[in-house]
Amino acid sequence: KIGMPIIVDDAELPGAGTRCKMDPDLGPVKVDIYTKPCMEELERMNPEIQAGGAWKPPNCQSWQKVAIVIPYRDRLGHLKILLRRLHPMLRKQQIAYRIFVVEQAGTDQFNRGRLMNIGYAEAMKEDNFDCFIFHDVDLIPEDDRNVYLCDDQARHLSSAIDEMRYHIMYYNYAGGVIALNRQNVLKVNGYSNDYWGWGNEDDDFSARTLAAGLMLTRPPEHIGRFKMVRHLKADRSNHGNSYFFTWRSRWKNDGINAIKELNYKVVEKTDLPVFTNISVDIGHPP
Ligand code: UD2
Ligand code: MN
Repeated sequence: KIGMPIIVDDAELPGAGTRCKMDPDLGPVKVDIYTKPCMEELERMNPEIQAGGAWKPPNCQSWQKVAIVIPYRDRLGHLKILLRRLHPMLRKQQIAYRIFVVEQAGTDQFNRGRLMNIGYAEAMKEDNFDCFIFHDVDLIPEDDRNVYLCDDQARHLSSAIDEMRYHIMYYNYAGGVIALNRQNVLKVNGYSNDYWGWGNEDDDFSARTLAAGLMLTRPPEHIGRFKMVRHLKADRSNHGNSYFFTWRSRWKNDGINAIKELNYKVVEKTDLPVFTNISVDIGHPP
């Protein structure tokens, strides 16, 4: 059942006997954000993973099938650091998952929202995922208790980021890492497709989740901790982010339900040993 609460070992729930249980030993871990593993090393460290970066617990039934969607361009170092951390963590959490890296082809301004929506659509072609985790490439979770599952709201998993002195800046802040179940992704109509360059697409997303009647839920600050891999301050130029002022009139039509009209093209889809890479031509800014 989708929308299962985060409590995953409730004996009262149907089928609980065969469901995966959280390891009680989960806790904080020391994460390395400075050294970069090579791909072969990642492969060696994760021999039980299937091509495309998928895994499921061998001895129990996972509560949800989870797709991790990472918007990406030209951040290979960050990606390797993230993958080194995610695979073992998700195995410890006994989660069935697959990692999709959605790479924007070309040199236009970056469009994070469009990549998220395309990631959703392309992942659904592969499997009937229950839960989608939209994940910045440069955020490394610091606590194994931050369970990568969905609840029935919008779960903002990155509730404490080192660069923000480990607390959220404002209540409706939804940047970084956020988890929604399949129905809720459709209910909020995914992300806006129209933000090019840096900023505001996360606030637009937050606005639509609240308008759709969802709350932002978060792990407590001592568990929702992330380190952000150092990068040059993002080039904050953008195109038309005054769109944000009109989010309310747009959100029902500007999102997942509009991506067909974008005529995006998958340039290449590759099942690499530790992740699925989807390189996409997403169209151009107006
Ligand atoms: C903040 C938000 C992010 C997003 C962004 C505004 C946090 C922790 N993060 O990120 O969620 O709302 O502001 O757009 O609040 N990316 C690439 N290549 C690029 C540019 C971006 O891969 O050339 C991807 C990558 O996954 C990256 C994400 O987009 O983590 C956000 O971009 P950023 O890290 O440059 O921006 P930042 O840290 O200000
Ligand atoms: Mn960043």
